Amino acid sequence: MQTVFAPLHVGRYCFPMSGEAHRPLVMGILNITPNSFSDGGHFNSLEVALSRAEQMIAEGVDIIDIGGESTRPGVAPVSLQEELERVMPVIYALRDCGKALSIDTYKPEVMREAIVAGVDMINDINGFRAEGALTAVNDSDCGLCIMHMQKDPTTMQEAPQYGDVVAEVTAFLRQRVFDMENVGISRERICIDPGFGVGKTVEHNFTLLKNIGRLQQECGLPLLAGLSRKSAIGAITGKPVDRRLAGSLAAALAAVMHGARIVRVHDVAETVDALKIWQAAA
Ligand code: 9MG
Repeated sequence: MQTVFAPLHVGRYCFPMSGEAHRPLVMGILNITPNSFSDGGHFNSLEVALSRAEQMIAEGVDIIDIGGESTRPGVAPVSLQEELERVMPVIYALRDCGKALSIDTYKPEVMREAIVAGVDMINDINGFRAEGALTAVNDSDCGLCIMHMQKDPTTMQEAPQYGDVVAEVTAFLRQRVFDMENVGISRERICIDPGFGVGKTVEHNFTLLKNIGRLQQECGLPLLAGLSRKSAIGAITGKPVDRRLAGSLAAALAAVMHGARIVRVHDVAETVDALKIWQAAA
């Protein structure tokens, strides 16, 4: 029996999270980082990003998550200016593409600019903890994804430790939801994310995966799961990052089976197909 949630309000879109009208949503990852492009820089990057977005739309994506800074463990942060130069042209070019646009950032300045440009959702791996983050999103109608992360991307995988990972991640997310509601942000705009692979061991990740139902129930909000191609998949399958498609599909299905309402993935077409079969068989 799945927990019943109110629809999620994400800018110009409203997604049912329960009942007949609900189906698991697919958030497609659109990374605008130099190593995503063959020339290793800005040249051509807009064209490549738009063509990838077009492909994701044709494949059935629901939300396009645009990110200008890699969150892979150990990758150096990028400057505010560099991040804006990477993501803003893509947001402006895609804002009327007919799909919800999300910006993956923890910088309040990027959130503000992206909101002005018309994004529908802010996906913050830092859980809106940066000074000014809540103020940046407060007056908008954007959907907000609060992710849990222990430490920061440069240090998060240095021996992550928890007493009870599910209880600690739940407590963090509940506190952030409380802080958001305290500044007047409506719950209808919020989804939660345990942050698979960020400050977690393989065991922590699978414990959280199995406890998605509990996390959602205790926070009272729909959950977004991002496991696609992550090292936890590689740890179980023994496969390098470019051969983790099957593992990622299984992880997305497992997340949805445990109740996740949104999955964040690289491989949109394959995930959409897998979810269609899972739904037909449910
Ligand atoms: C940006 N990013 C990288 N991993 C992520 C995850 O698991 N969830 C969300 N919401 N964003 C992520």
